[in-house]
Formats: sequence, structure tokens, C-alpha cells
Amino acid sequence: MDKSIDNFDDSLSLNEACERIENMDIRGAGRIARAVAVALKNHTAAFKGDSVRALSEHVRSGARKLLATRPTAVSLANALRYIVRGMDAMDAISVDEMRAKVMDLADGFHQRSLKAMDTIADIGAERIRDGDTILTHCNSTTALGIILKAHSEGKNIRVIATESRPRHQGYITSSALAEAGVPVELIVDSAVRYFMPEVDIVIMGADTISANGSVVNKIGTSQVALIAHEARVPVIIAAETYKFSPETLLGRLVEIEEREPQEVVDTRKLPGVRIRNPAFDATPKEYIDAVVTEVGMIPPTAAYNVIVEQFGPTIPIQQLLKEGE
Ligand code: RI2
Repeated sequence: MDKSIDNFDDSLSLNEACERIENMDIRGAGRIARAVAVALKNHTAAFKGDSVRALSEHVRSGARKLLATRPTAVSLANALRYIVRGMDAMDAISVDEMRAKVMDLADGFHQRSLKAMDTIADIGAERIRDGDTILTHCNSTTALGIILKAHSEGKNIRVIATESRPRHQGYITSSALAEAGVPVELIVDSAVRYFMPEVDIVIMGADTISANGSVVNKIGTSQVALIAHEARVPVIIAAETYKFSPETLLGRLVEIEEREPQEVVDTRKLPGVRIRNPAFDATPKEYIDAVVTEVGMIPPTAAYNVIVEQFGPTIPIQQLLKEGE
């Protein structure tokens, strides 16, 4: 993948990133992670002080602001974790050297993210056969990468995309597929069971995967997976390894973001009614056949191994970013 999949450029500032991630102008777990890497790089470049300790605190305070934007996608925290841990591992060096190395770390994460999606597309496309009907939910760049790869290999495929209420990310998915020449049909979320008999494989993304193999993704993902399970249709999750949550090894639960009621309905039309708007849900591992990562196609039960191999000993992100650490 190249940078054109993102709707921000190299000059993205910290404040701009915070605002655009919060209002979901920059959205999608992978894109959010790349955005925080770019914003933290620019924040680092702007450091004017003269001590290594002050630079470290400058980077940490920027990271804390970015961390507070959206709570669920662990990719955001893992991008920050990658940069700050790399910074902490540096031997005593000058401010200029440290600034340059932190910026390199941010670039490194960015490159790694784009490369991971290519590898996932290659591996995932192997599972798509000529003539398959694929169902996808919401808008996952990583899942879309697999579908587009299969299409580019000349496989004759058809995609059913859910609308994905309340923010209609299915519009983004379906227009991207139509633009690429992939036959695509948009359905309302509640029509998934109606269409499942026509589906050969379900491919979706992930915001966070926990140590027990549960996949946290856009609200409705667990219903899609349950319906697929009932119909014996395989469910494949496309997720880079930085979407696995090291903190779930410490017993922490993944926080599910609940967004504004106004996203669901004009609340003035329903006085006295409490509107609920959770943005994500968790799909248990029993309903997932495989997770495609850049290190291979794995069962969801291998999440523990991925976390241990990729992250080593777990330090909670809040502790890592604490002032004076
Ligand atoms: P990629 C999105 O969250 C969706 O839940 C999507 O499946 C997931 O991130 C992964 O997206 P939101 O930001 O990283 O729309 O695969 O709330 O693009």
C-alpha cells in the first residue's frame, strides 16, 4: 500500500490529528495509527528545548493527547507504544540525535503498517476462490486490501457490503469497490441473515484483538459472525499485529466507545428516549475461523502468542506515557 490510502499528509500536526481523529474525519484503526505516528513525528520535530529529558517529556505529553482521542482501537496506543519504547531504549545521546531517532521510529511504524497491509492482502487473497461472494461489514482498509487483491488476480468475485449504521461506512466500502470495478451490492445491516445463504466467505477488519482471541470491531460485527456461523460460512478477520492488545494480558477489558446519540437520530424527534450508540462490539473466538496478519493466517486462539512475540513484557500504556517516566 502507499500513502494515498490515507486522507492526511506528512504535515499533519498534533492538534489537527487529535481533532480529526475525534470527529472521525480520520478513521479506521490502521489509518488512526498511522496518523498518530505522523503527528507525533511532527510534534517531535518542533521541539525547541535543550535537554534530552525535556524532549522525552515533550514526546510523552504529545502521545498522551493523542491517546485521549478515541478509546477502543488499540492500534492507536500501539503506535505510541512503539515510538515511546523505542525512545526509552536509546542510550544517552544528544537532543538532536534523539529527535532524529524518534522521527525515524515514527517513519518506521508508518512503513511497517503499509507493508503489513500488502502482506495481509497477499495471504488473505489465497482464501478467495473464483466465483466467491464475499460479505464485508463497515469499512476496513485491510479487509478491502484482500478483496481488491483477489480482484486484481482476475478472480471473478461479488461483494455484499453492509451499510454500517449509524455512520454508513459501508458507503465508503461500496464506492471504493465499484470504482475498482468489483461488482458490489449495498444492504442494510438487518438484511445480513437474509443474504447469508448467498455468501461464501465473510471478511472483516478489527480495531482490537484481545489475548483470548475475541475480536473487537464495528458494532454489528458479532451479529454478522453469529449469522455466518449458523450458516457455516467462514469468517476471516484481517488485522495487522499492532491491533492485538498487550494490555488484555494484564486482565484489562477493551473499552467500548459509546458515541453521540445524535449520530443515530435527531434526538429532538424522540423526547424522553435514551438513545444508545456503542461504536464497537466483541466477537468471541468461536465465531472466527482465522485472523490474517502480516505474520501469517492464524487461529484466533494464537492471539496470546502474537502478543508475547510482538510486544514482550507488557507495560500499561498510561504508565509508559506518564510524566517523568
Ligand atoms: P482498518 C474501523 O473503526 C472499523 O471498525 C474497521 O473494521 C476497523 O476500524 C479497522 O479498519 P472506525 O474508525 O484498519 O470506523 O482495517 O470506528 O482500515
